[in-house]
Amino acid sequence: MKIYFCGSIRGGREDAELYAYLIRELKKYGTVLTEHIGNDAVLKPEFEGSDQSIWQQDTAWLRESDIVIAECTRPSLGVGYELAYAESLGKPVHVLYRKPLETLSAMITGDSYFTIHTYEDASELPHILKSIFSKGKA
Ligand code: 6IA
Repeated sequence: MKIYFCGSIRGGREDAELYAYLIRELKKYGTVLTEHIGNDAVLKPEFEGSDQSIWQQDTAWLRESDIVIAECTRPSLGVGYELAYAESLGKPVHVLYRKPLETLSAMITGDSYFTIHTYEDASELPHILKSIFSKGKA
């Protein structure tokens, strides 16, 4: 199972620790192609490739992935792009969002293609992930 995890980078790193936690949990279910999202080294210049090479690598990983899981509480243009790209590829897409849901973009909540999981506390995430991966279609 190849998992593409999405989380904000230039959109803001306030949830970076949460992404690292989610990536650790996701590794119980498969290979996480985008492990760097939980790593603050991603913001250091030496980590950075050109933006073009980042786009090439990430879109190649999206094509290769079996499932896309996005933490969308912190708004990110890149994550929104990845969600639409994943939909165009027909990949299963699951969105994780801390309440209140009204603040999530209507372009995500209004698109019935996406399965949206709301939660209040990170302690709920292992159970949510378990429910995602126990459905055969995940
Ligand atoms: O617009 P954002 O930067 O918040 O977009 C975040 C999303 O785009 C993530 O889910 C990543 O998959 C992808 N992405 C954006 N920037 C990068 C990156 N380096 N490396 C890999 N994936 C990325 C950017 C480094 C730079 C901020 C120093």
